[in-house]
Amino acid sequence: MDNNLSHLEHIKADSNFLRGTIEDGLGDPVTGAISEDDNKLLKFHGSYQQDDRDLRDERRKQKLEPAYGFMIRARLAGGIVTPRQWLAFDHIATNWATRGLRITTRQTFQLHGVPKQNLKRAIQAIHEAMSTTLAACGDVNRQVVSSVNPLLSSQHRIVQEWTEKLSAHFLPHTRAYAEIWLDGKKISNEPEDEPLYGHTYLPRKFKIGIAIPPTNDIDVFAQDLGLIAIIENGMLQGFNVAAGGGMGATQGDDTTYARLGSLIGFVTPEQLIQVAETVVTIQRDFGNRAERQHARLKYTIDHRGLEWFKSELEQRLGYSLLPIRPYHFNHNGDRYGWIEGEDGQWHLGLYIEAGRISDTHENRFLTGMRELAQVHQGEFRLTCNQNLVIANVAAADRTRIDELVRQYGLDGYHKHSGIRQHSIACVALPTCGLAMAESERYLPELLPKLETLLAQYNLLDAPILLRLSGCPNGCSRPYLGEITLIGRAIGRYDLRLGADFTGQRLNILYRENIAEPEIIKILDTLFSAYARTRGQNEKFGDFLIRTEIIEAPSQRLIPIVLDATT
Ligand code: SRM
Ligand code: SF4
Repeated sequence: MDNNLSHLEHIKADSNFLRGTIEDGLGDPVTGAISEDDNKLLKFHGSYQQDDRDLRDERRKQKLEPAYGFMIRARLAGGIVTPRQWLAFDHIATNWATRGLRITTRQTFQLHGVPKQNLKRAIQAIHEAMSTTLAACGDVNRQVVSSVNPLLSSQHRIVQEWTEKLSAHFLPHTRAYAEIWLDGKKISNEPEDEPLYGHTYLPRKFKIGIAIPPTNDIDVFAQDLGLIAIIENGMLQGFNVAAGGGMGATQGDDTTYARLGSLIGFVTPEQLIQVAETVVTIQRDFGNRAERQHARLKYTIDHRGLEWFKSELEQRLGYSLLPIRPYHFNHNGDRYGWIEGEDGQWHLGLYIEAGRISDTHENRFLTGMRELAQVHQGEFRLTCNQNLVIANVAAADRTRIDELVRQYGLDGYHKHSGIRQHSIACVALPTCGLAMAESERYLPELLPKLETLLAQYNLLDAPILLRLSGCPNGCSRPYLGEITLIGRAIGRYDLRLGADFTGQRLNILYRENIAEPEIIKILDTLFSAYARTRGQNEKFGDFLIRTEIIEAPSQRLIPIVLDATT
C-alpha cells in the first residue's frame, strides 16, 4: 500500500473487513482495554474505547490502568425508537453502563462506561431489539437523520421511509459484525466484499440528513449530503441537494474549517439513492486518504472546485441534476408540548437537558421514561437537538402520559426560557478523549446565569440558539449557534456569535480563550443592546449583524448556489 496513506488506511486495509483482532482483545482478561488499532476498527462496529478522565490522575498515582469503559452508539435511522427498543436500551443503561441514556445530536442513543466484559451482551441486546450499532461510527455513512416527526403528515412519513432506505443502502456488508458480536463464529466461507465502500471504506466519516422545510431542526447545511424535502400541494416532489457541509475544525489549523453545504440541484425521489450513492463513491475515490484532517467531502469539494464536483457527479450519473426548487426555513430547534398530527394522533415534545436521561439526586428521568415506555402504545422520536418526542398518542391516552411526565419532572418544557429550549451541549468530559473543556456538565451552570441576565432585559422568552462544545470538533454543531462557546482549556472558551436562527449562516469568532466572567460581561452588554434596539421579531444573531456588532461572515462560508433557478 502507498506509504503516503494515513496509518488508519493501513489498519483498514489489513483488517479483513473490520475484524482486526477485536475478538482476541475482548477475551483478554488482563486489561480492560483493547489494542489501539482494534479501537480504531471498533468504531465501525459502533463503539469507542474511552476512559473516565475524572479518575485519570488518581489511578495514575495508584499505578492502575485508566478506568476503561466503552461508549456504544446505536443506529436508529431518523431517531425512531419503539417502546420495546426503549426498554432494551434502558436495560443496558441500568445494568451495564454508567451514565444512563444519552440522546445525541444525530438523534440516536449513546451509552457510556460499558466495561469490556459486557460489551458483547450489550450489543447483542441491541440487535435482539431489532436495532444495530453497525456503522454508527467509523469511516462510513453514519446514522441518517431527518426532521421530526414522521407522523405529523403522510409526507413526513414518506420522508422517513427515504431516510430508512438511505440508511439501509449504506450499511457495510462485512460479516465481521455478526461474527464478533452475534454468534461468535464464522458464518460463511464465501469470499467477502464491500461492493460500495471497497475494503478500505471511506476516507472519513460521511453524514446524510433530510430536512423538511420550514423546519431546519437537523441543520441540513452541516451534513456532507444535506437533502431538503420539497413538498408541493401536499406531495413530496423530491429533494434539493446540498453537498459538502461539515462542522469539524482543528485548533490552530486554519486549513480546517466549518463549511455549509453548497446547493447543487434537485433530484426526484426515484433518483435519490443513485445520486446519494454517486456522491459517496466520488468521495470514496477522491477524498484525501493521506491526511485525515482534510479527508471530509467539504475539503474534496473545496480542493477540486464545486464545478468539478458537480460535473463529476453528473458524468457518473449520466444526467444533469434538475434546477433547485424554492424552499424556506423559518426555524431551527424543536417544538415542545402537544402537537396534533394530520391523522388526529398526538405528539408530545419534551426538553431534555443536553440529551442526558439518567437518575440523579435532582431527577429520575431514566425511571420516568422507563415507565412511559411500559405504557406507551406509539413510539418515541429522538431529535437532533438532543430532545425527544412521545409520538403517536391517542387523544384518550394523553392524560395518562401527561401524569407520568409531570410525576417525573419531564414537564419542564412548559416553563423553560427561550435560550434553554434552544440549547445544545456536546458530551465532552469526562468520557470524550478529545475534550479541552467541560460542555454537557457546564450547561446546567451556565444557563441560570444567562437566564438571570435575560430576565433583567425582559428577554426570557427570546429563542436564542446556544451551542456548547468542549473542543473545535463541533459535535453540537457550534458554528451554527447564535451564541457559541468552544472549549480551549478547562474553564476557557472561544466565544462565537452571529449565526442565524435557521441554520443558514455560520457564526464568527468574537473573543478568543476567555473565562466565564468575561463571557457574562460581554453577553450582558449585548443582551442590553438587543433589548433596547432590536427590530420586531428580529433574532439575536441577525441583530448582531445588522447593528455591525459583528461583521457578516466571509463569502466562503455562505452556501454557494450553482445554477440557482426556480
Ligand atoms: Fe462528534 C468525535 C460525540 C455529533 C464532529 N464525537 C467525537 C467523539 C467520538 C470523540 C472521539 O473521536 O474520541 C465524541 C464522543 C464523546 C463521548 O464521550 O460520547 C463525539 N459527536 C458526538 C455526539 C455524541 C455529541 C453529542 O453530544 O450528542 C454526537 C453523536 C452523533 C451520532 O449520534 O452519530 C456527535 N460530531 C457530531 C456532529 C454533529 C452532527 O453530525 O450533526 C459533528 C459535526 C458535524 C460534522 O461531522 O462535521 C461531529 N465528532 C466530530 C468530529 C470532527 C469531524 C471533522 O470533520 O473534523 C470528531 C473528531 C474526529 O472525527 O476526528 C468527533
Ligand atoms: Fe468531544 Fe469535542 Fe465532540 Fe465535544 S465537540 S464531544 S469535546 S470531540
